[in-house]
Amino acid sequence: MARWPLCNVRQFLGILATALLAAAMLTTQAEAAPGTRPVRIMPLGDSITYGVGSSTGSSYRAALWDRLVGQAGYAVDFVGSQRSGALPDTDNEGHSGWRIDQVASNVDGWLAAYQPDVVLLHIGTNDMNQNYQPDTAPQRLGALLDQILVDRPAAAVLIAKIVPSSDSTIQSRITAFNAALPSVVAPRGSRVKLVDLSVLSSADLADRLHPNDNGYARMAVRWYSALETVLGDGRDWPLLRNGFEAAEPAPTWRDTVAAAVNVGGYCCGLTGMEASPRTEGTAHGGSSALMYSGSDNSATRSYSYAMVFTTDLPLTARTVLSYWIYPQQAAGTFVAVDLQLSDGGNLRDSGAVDQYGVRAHPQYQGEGRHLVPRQWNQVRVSLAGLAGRTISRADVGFDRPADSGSFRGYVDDIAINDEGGAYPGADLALAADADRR
Ligand SMILES: [Ca+2]
Ligand SMILES: [Ca+2]
Repeated sequence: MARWPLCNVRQFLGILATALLAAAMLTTQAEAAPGTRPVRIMPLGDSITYGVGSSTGSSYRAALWDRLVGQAGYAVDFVGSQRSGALPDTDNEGHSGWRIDQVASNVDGWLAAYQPDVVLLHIGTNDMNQNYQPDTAPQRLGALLDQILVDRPAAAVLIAKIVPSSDSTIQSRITAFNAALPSVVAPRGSRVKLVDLSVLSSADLADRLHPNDNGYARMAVRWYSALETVLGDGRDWPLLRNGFEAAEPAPTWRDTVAAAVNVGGYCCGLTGMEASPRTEGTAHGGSSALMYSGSDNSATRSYSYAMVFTTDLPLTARTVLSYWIYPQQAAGTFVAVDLQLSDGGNLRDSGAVDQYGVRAHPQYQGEGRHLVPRQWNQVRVSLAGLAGRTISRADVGFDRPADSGSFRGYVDDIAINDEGGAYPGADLALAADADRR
């Protein structure tokens, strides 16, 4: 009768143990697989992360949530031990009054407890405000970054050039601190990205140190843009979408002309170009569209630009403007969506062209003769040539030097997206992070 060899028992136990371990690892990895759970984002810093100066206490987090969840369609879990603000997920790691050293003393525990995939770090304002060793602040921030990178070996860290102060003494320290950050970030590899939040202006501040609601909204859009490089994974990254429906944000302006020459009202006592949403049975999507109209009163020179949305959108090499236009007559084809840039430039004079190679300028759009009256036409314009600049306003413009007469039509479904390739894959660029822990 054959004995059960001891070595075989050992081998069996070894195989069993290996199998159990493998099963346990599979379970752990399945639970943590990217795309099957929300991406964990830790807003980390001081009162500016907590939300001081924000009317809702939400800091940048509510506007960022709206963009990530509402526009980009991500499942997001903000994480941290603090709660503040009015948003679906108020978790954060913002500590009022804290400096770099205080965050560094506590961050290991927070990272272990909340396991973020992405850390949004805005810190240093209190060091500058308290004049606490400002000369070593960049170096201490570097050490804090190293702590985070070691604690979370697959996480991305977005680190801010911090927002300005209205106090000139503090601001001089902030300027020096921010100037040192590129050399702090550069040697620490691709998982650390610098996000320039120093672009806020004095009009974006609620007090000496804290942004107001507008400032926090501007912070949100810049965090959001930077997150594209972490989470975007080649998919479309929507910056602005509006179809002029009742449930969507209303235009900032209605029938408000920024600049006009020889263009009057369409009829009925109107004195200038109109541009406002209407529900008149003509819409590309939904039931409403932006109606435009006016009267071209000169056969040599006539234009009018009506303001529609105020925006604050940084452009990348992948940003594309698209919209649909329904001119009601040939004169109505001399119309285009125009974009004003924060540096004083604009789309119409930038030389950018649509999908037919026709310039994105109302005069060229009409002369190009590819917009067909009495039907919806899509116009798509790559804004790659404007990369690095910022859109401050979207307008609808008419420009027709020759001829005269009335024009009218509709614009609908304006979209500004950072467009990806035909990427069919998983949601998260964090695929390397199966949270092997
Ligand atoms: Ca949460
Ligand atoms: Ca619509």
